[in-house]
Amino acid sequence: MNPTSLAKNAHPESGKARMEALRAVLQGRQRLLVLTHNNPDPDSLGGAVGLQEFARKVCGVESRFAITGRILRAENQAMVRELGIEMDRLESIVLEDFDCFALVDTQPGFGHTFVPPNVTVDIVLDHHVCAESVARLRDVSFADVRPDIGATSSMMAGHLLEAGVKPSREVATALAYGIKTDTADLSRNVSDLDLKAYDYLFPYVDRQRLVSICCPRLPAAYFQTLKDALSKVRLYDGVTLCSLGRTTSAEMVAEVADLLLRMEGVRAVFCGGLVDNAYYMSVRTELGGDAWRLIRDAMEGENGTCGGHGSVAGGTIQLGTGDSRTLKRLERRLERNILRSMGVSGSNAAVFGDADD
Ligand SMILES: [Mn+2]
Repeated sequence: MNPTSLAKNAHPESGKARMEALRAVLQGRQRLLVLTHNNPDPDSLGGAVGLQEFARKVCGVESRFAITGRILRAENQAMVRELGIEMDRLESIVLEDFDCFALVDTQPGFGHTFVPPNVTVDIVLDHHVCAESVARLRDVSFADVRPDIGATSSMMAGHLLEAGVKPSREVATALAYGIKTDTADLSRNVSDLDLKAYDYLFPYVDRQRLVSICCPRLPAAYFQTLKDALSKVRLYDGVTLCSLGRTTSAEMVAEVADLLLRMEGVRAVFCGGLVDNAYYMSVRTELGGDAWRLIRDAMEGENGTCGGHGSVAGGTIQLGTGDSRTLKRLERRLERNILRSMGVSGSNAAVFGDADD
């Protein structure tokens, strides 16, 4: 698939033209509602407040940002607190008060994303790959989907830069942190735009608050969950699997996957866990790997959704019943598919034993 073919009204050859297209869609609107995935991560938070800044400073359009889920990771909670990011619960929003709707860091129809059924999405800003994207974006006035960019925050910062906006310290810090997390400190999936965006933001970044966001104190329960997760790690030849069974949050699945990829010799990590009746999966590969292909191979024959870019991918499978037999069978199928896709034999897994083993 040609990534640029996804951008409908955006002109791939020019950042300026893209920014003008975004301005044209917002111009003259009364009020914008910004939505993202259910449990926002830093890149979606950065993208959301960046778009709000663009709407206000470039087009004079007021906006609100609403979410359906929760802010889960301690770092993300610190980001919201330190930067005073305001958000509403979507269920408390009167949709009729808005005449423009935007989706950032995700797309209509993605599994972890709720768009009210009577809402027409006008703006989509995202960097995830999805086979169904082209069809789903057909009716979106401004669809800016660029899978070659490391972070949605970089795309949003690019629009602010093109418009000549001087971002507030809070917005600049939010965008910079969004870029940092999605690109692992500009080391993963980095494009020229990610670097250019970071350079543009840096003079406005509140470095003191950025440090507070990066290293917040963690609750004791976090370490308990981490201990449980590590006890379930299985190491194959360059492939690490961690099927958590029932777990506390989808974020923990992603966090464990990130951590395990740091192990020497590991080429790919698959981590999964059930939260309520949804099975969440995170795939990480070393640089140059194709995490999205891997998660699609893992989910073959399953009824779920997935997205990804470069060495990072995630997916969700709705389990009608969360009983432990159904869960165990699902985890076995996923593991078998991953190992087959990586060309690794499923025998002889190593585990972390107890110290006195
Ligand atoms: Mn992102």
